[in-house]
Amino acid sequence: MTRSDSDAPQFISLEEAAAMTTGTRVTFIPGVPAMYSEALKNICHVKGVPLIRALHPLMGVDKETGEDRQARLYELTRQTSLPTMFHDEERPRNVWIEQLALADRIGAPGTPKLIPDDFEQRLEVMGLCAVVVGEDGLVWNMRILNDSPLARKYGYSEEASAAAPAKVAEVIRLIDRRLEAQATRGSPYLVGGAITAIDVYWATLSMTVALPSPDIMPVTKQNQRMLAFFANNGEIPEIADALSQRIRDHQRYILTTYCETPAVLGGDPI
Ligand SMILES: N[C@@H](CCC(=O)N[C@@H](CS)C(=O)NCC(=O)O)C(=O)O
Repeated sequence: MTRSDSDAPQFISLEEAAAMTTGTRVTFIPGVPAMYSEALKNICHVKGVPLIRALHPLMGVDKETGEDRQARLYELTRQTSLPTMFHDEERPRNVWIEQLALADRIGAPGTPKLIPDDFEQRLEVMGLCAVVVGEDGLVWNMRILNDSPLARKYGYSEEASAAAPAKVAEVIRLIDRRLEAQATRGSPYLVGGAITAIDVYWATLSMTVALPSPDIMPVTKQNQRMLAFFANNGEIPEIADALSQRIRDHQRYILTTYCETPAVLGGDPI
């Protein structure tokens, strides 16, 4: 699909984002659905939080100056991962659980409570988020399926990589069992009777193993290889075996009902 230039999202620089004193600024790589940025974008969409997009500096050194391209990001946030989130004059947030809590707090009146007030439900939502979004969860293990500089940052070794498909499949089955049980109670959501953070995180991050069609995740010049990797992940036998129609239906329902589709990525659409 093609978008006119007027539809193309604008990105400000990291420096501008850090200097602003109002608004919610989140870093992205144009054209690339870096999954934690995509998930945060969807969380903010459900919460009616307007986002100002900023450019996330890429790993590596600047060819002209020889400087580390992420030096300023490190100076500002003491880390380099994507996305970082600035809101008004508050401290930058770099980890999903803090970003989620912030988005839930600053969301527009009348939008869903993504972290339930009910503690029993909160226990379930945050527990499920931990196995999908947190360390050694779905994305963490997906990232070490193959060797790469990013995978090395996240604990790649031959043994860890060999164990990853079974762990990814285990998470998918856990989610699938919950969807099945929830359906018997008449709920299309993972916890309780309304959308929560886990529906949004799961629907977004499961794209890394269950790639949706381009009407949901458009292809860009910048993301072609990444989407091919995601499609390939879904064909690893242990993972393919765990991916039920129920998983695909829930993903589509949440993304098309609550999130902005096709995903707005910037970059160069194909
Ligand atoms: N810090 C994030 C994780 C986000 C993340 O892992 N981002 C990856 C890309 S998928 C990244 O930017 N890694 C490079 C780095 O850590 O420098 C969180 O725990 O919420």
